Amino acid sequence: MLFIAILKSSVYVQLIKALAIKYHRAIFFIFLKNLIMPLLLPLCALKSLLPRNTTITHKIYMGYVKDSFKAKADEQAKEIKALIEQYGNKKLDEVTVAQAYQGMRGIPGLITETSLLDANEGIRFRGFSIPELREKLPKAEGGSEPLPEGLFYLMLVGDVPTQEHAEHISATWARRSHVPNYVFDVIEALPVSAHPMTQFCAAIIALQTESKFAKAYSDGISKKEYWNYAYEDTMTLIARLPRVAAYIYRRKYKAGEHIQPDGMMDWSANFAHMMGYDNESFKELMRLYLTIHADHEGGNVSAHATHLVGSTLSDPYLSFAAGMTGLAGPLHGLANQEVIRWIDEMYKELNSENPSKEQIADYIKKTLLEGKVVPGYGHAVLRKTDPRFTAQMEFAKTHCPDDSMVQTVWHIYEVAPAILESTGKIKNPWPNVDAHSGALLKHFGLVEEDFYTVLFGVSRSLGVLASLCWDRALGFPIERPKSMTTEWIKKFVKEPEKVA
Ligand code: CMX
Repeated sequence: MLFIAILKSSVYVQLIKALAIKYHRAIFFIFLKNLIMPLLLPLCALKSLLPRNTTITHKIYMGYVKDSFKAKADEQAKEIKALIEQYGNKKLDEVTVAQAYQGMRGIPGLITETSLLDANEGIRFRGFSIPELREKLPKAEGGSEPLPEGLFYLMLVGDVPTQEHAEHISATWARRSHVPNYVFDVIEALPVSAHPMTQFCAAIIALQTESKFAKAYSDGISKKEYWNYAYEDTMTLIARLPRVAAYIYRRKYKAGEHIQPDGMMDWSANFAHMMGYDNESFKELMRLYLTIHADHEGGNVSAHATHLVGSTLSDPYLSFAAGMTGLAGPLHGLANQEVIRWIDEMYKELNSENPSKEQIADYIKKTLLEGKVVPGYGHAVLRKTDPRFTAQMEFAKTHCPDDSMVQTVWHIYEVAPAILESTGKIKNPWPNVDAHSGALLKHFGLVEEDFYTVLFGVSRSLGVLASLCWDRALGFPIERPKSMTTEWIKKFVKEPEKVA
């Protein structure tokens, strides 16, 4: 121990760190931690000869990912402590009566490190926009869309990952992806007619029995170790979600004929494969889809619910299940299913799968007159076209520009904003992420729209669980905002000094 302490504080370590930055951070940091350089260096030399799923190299990289995350979180925790000490009483904003009644819109009261939403620019993940992610994140061999594994690394660690980081996260998730049989039994206990999101949420709760966080808490761990178990649960849960989701898909729509995972594929490709889609373009679509749906800062219902429930120290499985029951609502994640239903109803009513822009405009007006929402349009925060819509539109222009439903989506985009704006009450008349996704999935044969929210949920795990790791690493407390009664508000507006 003494030897380790001396070595870690020595000039020699500084030299190793410099070399680490220049050449191979993962390997040198692990050396510092484990003092096994003589063993690791020959391994490094052999690395390119080893198969992708080699356990030793994974442990090296995954140890590095975990250590890098913890180092970043410790640094951030110090900065937050100083911020609170120095500026703890500084006001961020004032809250109005209307905000309290209208969904707490715009009230700044949450910290989420993984992404930040700008009303006009859209989402940025650790500062990077969606077009930047598509350019900078590692890709699958021969592919041009980002690997969601890379986005997870970016959200968790805060740095743009190398190809090796993304591939090793991929391989680690493949290694952890085994789903215990009783989880499938729980799914099988539900009627096949149950909505896929109901089956998905039940399966996540069933997976919870394997929570390392819950077990460690029950055994009695120090607060300082919460992050460690939250991280372990996060990695295992994300690894298992595609298998569970694909099982639900094949059970419900493909007569229960299941397809075994392929551990050599990346997370998205393997998901596509298990659902029964081995077309390379569809795998690319999955990589893009699972990347762009991953996170949308902290206030949206799925992210906030996961964070809120996690703040009670419910483990990542229970917390994520809360997020998913929120995603299942039609004003949130279910909107992607609703968009396709709305288009199908329009086709039926007009007896055409190629309606003119005038016909589409009339149908939108009719929807509004009936007191219904036009699904896929509007947003609580965004005030411009969602860049996630644009990314999917670009994908469609490359892969399926002549598809009739894709064309309809583009025609809706041309006419809907002006009509929605003319109502004078809809704050954002522009399309959101859900307006395009269904048409792309349909093009490749994934026509069962009830399932689309499950795809959204698998992707959302990346952002909300990376955030949950941060919550535990930063030691965030139980969340407990103040609520009021209307009686209290009435008194407050007349005589604030009497109730405040
Ligand atoms: N069609 C018709 N009316 C709409 C509308 C739309 N697409 N978007 C907003 N409105 C209405 C609201 O229902 C509200 O009406 P009331 O005053 O009668 O209640 C009014 O316009 C003002 O709403 P807003 O402040 O502009 O929007 P909100 O922040 O309240 O709601 C959202 C945001 C997304 C729920 C809403 O735009 C909507 O219902 N859109 C359709 C559903 C959808 O696409 N949801 C997916 C969002 C993305 C996601 O989270 O996954």
